Amino acid sequence: MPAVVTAQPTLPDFFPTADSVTAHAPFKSELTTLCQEQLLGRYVSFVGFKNTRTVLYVTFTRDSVADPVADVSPIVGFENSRPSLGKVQTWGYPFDRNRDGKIDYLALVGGAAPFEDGDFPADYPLREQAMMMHHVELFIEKCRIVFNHWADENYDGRLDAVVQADMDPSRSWVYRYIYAASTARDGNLDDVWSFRTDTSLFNDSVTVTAEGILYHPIGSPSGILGPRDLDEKSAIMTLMNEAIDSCGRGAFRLPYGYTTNEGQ
Ligand SMILES: [Ca+2]
Ligand SMILES: [Ca+2]
Repeated sequence: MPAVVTAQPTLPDFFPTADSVTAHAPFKSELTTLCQEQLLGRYVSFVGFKNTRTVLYVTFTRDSVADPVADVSPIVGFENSRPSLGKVQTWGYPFDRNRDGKIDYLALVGGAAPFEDGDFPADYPLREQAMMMHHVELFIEKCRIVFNHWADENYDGRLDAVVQADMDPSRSWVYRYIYAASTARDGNLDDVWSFRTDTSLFNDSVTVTAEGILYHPIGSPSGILGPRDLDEKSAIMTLMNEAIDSCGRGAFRLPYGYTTNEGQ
């Protein structure tokens, strides 16, 4: 990661802030639906804090969401010890790093899984091996909603960089994150590296092919991360930003991320 000083934090610099927001769910009683809009056959709902009218998360769905506060679960639930995401599964935490009123950073739900952190036992069973009760308990204890982070680094409305969760190939646990960015901001992902939990600690060996970056998604054996993913998520961000215009200035404010008192 090059040491570049810019006015606004880059994805790797901002990641710990956004990651911390995704890990700390507020009480639902503090939240309210600030606006819901229908655009191009999709519903976009903004949920935020009652007292400051600052957005916490955005949902993006085909159907209208009856109650975007009640129907979104910011913490992982369980059904017979299998993680569940709740009723609405397409949502994320938006940020406006350059404070122009448009979303330029999105942490989007990618699934539910635990992370192999520093305490992860080296002898934890592989996917096809039998699990003891304490293995199941550790899985449930460590399980959380996993977010992939997308950033528009030059604030032109198109995404240029991503932090993607990468599963352990042999276990249903997240092994690391892959960082990929287009340094020319043209969609060509030419800056690729990985880290475990700390963006300053490298973890090498990301495989890049002509099709894109090879990784292990949650719930499927292999995936390819490439320019198409940037396009797809850019389209979602664009729709969210158009919804902000439809809601009207003053309906709410977006979080900047670097203030302790959001919206003050
Ligand atoms: Ca912005
Ligand atoms: Ca851009």
